[in-house]
Amino acid sequence: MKKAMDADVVVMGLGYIGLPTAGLIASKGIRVHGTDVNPSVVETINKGEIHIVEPDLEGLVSYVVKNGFLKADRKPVKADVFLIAVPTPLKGGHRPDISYIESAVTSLAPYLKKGDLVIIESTSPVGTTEKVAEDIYSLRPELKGEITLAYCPERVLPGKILYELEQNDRVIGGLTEEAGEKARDFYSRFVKGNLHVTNARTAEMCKLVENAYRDVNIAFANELSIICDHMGINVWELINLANKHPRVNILKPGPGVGGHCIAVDPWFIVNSVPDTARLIRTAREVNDAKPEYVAANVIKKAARFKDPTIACFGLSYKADIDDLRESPALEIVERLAKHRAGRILVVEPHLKALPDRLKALPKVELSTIDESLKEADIVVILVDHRAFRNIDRMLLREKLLIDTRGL
Ligand code: SAJ
Repeated sequence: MKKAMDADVVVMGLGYIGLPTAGLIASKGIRVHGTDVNPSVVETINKGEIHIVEPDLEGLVSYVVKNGFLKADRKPVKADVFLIAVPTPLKGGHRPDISYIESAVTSLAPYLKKGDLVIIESTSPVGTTEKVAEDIYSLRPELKGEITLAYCPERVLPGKILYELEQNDRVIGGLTEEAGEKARDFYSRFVKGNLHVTNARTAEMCKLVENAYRDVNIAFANELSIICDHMGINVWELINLANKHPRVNILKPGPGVGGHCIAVDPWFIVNSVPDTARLIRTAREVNDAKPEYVAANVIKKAARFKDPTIACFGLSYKADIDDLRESPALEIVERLAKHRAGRILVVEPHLKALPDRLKALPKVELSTIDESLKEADIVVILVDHRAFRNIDRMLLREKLLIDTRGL
């Protein structure tokens, strides 16, 4: 029998994926116990507040916490389903670091019982679900064959997480057929998109391939943008025209590829098969080299001025969010400051202060759209935030404009 302090579902890791997932599940009247190693995250959520920026999330979390369907804690409780949504970053040598998954497994193992389902949502190298099963059975040998495990990657886009969590199709990889079916039943309680069941290795690879596909396409666009610079062709017009072909769909070039997914996940494939994943590795290298190319271009143009003021528009890794992880814009500003290219005015409407990485550098200030447009000699567009889209073109007339986003 279930005790009052038990839950239906334990969600481990209450970050960008775990918290919205916990909130959505709880909103269906399912009792969710969320865990996080960070005590301030736990405290914030238990107050019905959130520690990340994501549209509509605060309202949802506050509602389910108030109604008693979501509770946060540092430790798990007994439940029927354990869902792991912890980070899997890169460590040295572009190798995946699955230590957070390993710690989550150690912490949940004592609470497992016969019949439970363990699901991994964290982006993981192929073979991780099998390894998690082995880790659990080495801690709880009596549960071998008595619990089920599945891999079900999240696929949501930051900024649209709550909509996509519910509406996107999901790929579910069972370690056994029974596990796949059990996980499908679980997701059908809160996902409206189609649920596609396969084995765990295919589901693990599917997640990596989705992001690698996008990375390769963006690398193609970024390489084109450099080729076009050399050839005196407007890359935006070129791509727009090429995409009129019914079977061509080139993505947009930019200052580089940021975020914690597309800039990271393709390396998981490269790391597994380093000699074979040649295109995927090259795409990563092309995209990683783009910020340096942009910075060098700005530095070259700035050298034409005496004491130039350079306005850098945007710091986040993409439009309309505050997330700075792996942000190419941040890398570019840092490179300009270290090179002492001029006085740098950073315009980032989503930040109240400069990040520590920039604070320590000389002649970098956080500024506003109006002030920077008044003072800048050079305007560099690094992020296509909505707030920048209505800038009066007349105000840019006298400036040297470098627009990496085709705004
Ligand atoms: N970017 C370009 N050109 C484009 C599109 C994107 O330069 O045409 C850049 C963005 O500016 C940004 C980076 O790529 O710096 C990544 O942004 P994104 O919007 O492509 O993707 P993420 O990282 O925010 O989210 C991706 C999504 N994956 C795919 O679209 C295949 C999302 O669905 C995944 O859930 C997420 O990764 C994840 O968590 O893996």
